[in-house]
Amino acid sequence: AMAESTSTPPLTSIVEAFEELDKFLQSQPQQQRLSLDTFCQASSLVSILFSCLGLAFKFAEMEYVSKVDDLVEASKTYDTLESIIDFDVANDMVKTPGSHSRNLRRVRQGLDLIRALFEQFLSTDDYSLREAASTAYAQVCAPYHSWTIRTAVAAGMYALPSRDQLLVNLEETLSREEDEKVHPGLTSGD
Ligand code: 1PZ
Repeated sequence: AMAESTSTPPLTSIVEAFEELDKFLQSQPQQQRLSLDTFCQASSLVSILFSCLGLAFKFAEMEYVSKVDDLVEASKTYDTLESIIDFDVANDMVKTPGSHSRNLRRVRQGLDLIRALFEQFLSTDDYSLREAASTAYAQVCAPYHSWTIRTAVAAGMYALPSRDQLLVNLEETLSREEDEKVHPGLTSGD
C-alpha cells in the first residue's frame, strides 16, 4: 500500500514539520515568535511513535498527549509560544503544575528525548532500544522527573521491544496509517 500511495509517509512528515519550524526560526534570528498552532501540529505528529512501543508506555503516551492537548486548547487564546510564557511569567505560574508554560516544557522534553534517542541510534549499530532509550531518558528527562516516575520508567524499559522489532512495528503502523488514509474505515481496531 505504501508503494502505491502518493502521500507523504508519517516519519517523513515529522521530519518535514520540524525542519519547517527550524527554517522559520533561522530566518528570524532577532524576533523569535513561534506560532503555537504550528508547534502543536508538529508535536502531535510524534504521537504515532507511541503505538510502536507497546502497552508499558501507554502512560507515557497519555501524559504526552494530554500536554499537547492542553497546548492545542491554549492556541485558541494565545498566538505564540512566547505569549504563553510571558503570561505565566507575569503571573508567577511557570512552575505551577498544569500551567501552559509547564506543559510546554514537558512537551519540549518529550521531543528532546526522541531527538536524543535517534542520535544514540545513529551513533552505533550495537545499541539496543533499551540501552538507547535509557541513556536518552537519563540525559533529557530524568533530571526533571520524581523518583517514583524514574523508577517506573526504569522498570518499563525492560518491556520495550528490540530495536529490530521497533522498526517492524514502525513500518506496520505507518503502512496501516497509509491504508486508513486511502481506504477509510477498512482497517479495524481502535
Ligand atoms: C521510540 C521511543 C522510545 C522512548 C522510550 C522512553 C520513554 C520515556 C517515558 C517517560 C515517561 C514519563 C512519565 C510521566 C511523567 C510525568 O511525571 C510528567 C508530569 O508532568 P507534570 O504534570 O507534573 O507537569 N509528565 C511529563 O513529563 C509529560 C511528558 C512525558 C512523555 C515523554 C515521552 C516522550 C517519548 C516519545 C516516544 C514516542
